[in-house]
Amino acid sequence: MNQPTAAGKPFKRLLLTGAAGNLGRQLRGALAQWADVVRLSDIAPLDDAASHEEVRAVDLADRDKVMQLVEGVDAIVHLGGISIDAPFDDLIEANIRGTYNLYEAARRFGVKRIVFASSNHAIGFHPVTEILDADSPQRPDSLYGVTKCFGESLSRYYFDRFGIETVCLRIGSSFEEPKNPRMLVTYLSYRDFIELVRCSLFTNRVGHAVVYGASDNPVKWWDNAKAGFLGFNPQDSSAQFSGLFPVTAPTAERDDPAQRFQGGAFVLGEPMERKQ
Ligand code: NAI
Ligand code: 15L
Repeated sequence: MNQPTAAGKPFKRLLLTGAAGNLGRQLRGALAQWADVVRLSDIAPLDDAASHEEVRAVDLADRDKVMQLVEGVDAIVHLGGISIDAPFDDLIEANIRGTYNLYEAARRFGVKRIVFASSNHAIGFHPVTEILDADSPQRPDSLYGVTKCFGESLSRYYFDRFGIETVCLRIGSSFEEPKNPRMLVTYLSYRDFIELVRCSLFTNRVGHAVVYGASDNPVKWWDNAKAGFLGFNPQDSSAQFSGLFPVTAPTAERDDPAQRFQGGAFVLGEPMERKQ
């Protein structure tokens, strides 16, 4: 795939799921530079579409609607779904059934590449003293993390069986600024997030790849050397926010599991029942 040139944009039509969310809103501007038409989808309202954007209100759990949603797109950035721990039945619909529906639609309509928003919670039960890379085993810290492991495995299968390429982004904490000391390690600036998506869409022959989404923070838990072919070089750092929190070195001996493990407080969650 090529970078945008004066001759035209590389994609005719890109699909963004989760477009109404925190990261979806950040990405919309960039996608406009990469595709003639950006198809935005969410279950939450999206009512401020620009002329190059087409809005589809779709629940990812609705297979027929997802089929219609995916028809005619060249590539997908899949951010949609539940983004925190939640009752199992809700996670099943949005993150398990929803991601399956999306990949199955991609297979049916010949979509060649998907950028999948996985999460650091797919590996959150590794201790903070370990440095992980793309081959480190999944150790989900929550049922939410389990659904991200499912997405990583599903996308692996759809690549091995059908050749659909995926870059799984194990995103750290992508917000305006870190909200707690842990996020000084896991922080991914919005600018670096957008660059990571750009690299994931435009690098040739990614196959099935796993990459960690963190800025160039002073303390690192994740080594992206094995995803070096993506050319992702974060420009930002949480160092600018270091004054927000007291500095404490990571240690495996801490009593508090929320400090011992990379997933932070997620490791303390309990399976939840859906409130009727
Ligand atoms: P968000 O919660 O702000 O956005 C997710 C969007 O998905 C929401 O707009 C929501 O309405 C939509 N959605 C939920 N269920 C849906 C369904 N059944 N059908 C269609 N749409 C549905 O989350 P955010 O921060 O924008 O994250 C985007 C993605 O990145 C999520 O998949 C999240 O798990 C992942 N991620 C984000 C991180 C972060 O720090 N922001 C860290 C790690 C992963
Ligand atoms: C995630 O996966 C969540 O989507 C986000 O809301 C944060 O909790 C983030 O991980 C994090 O670990 O900080």
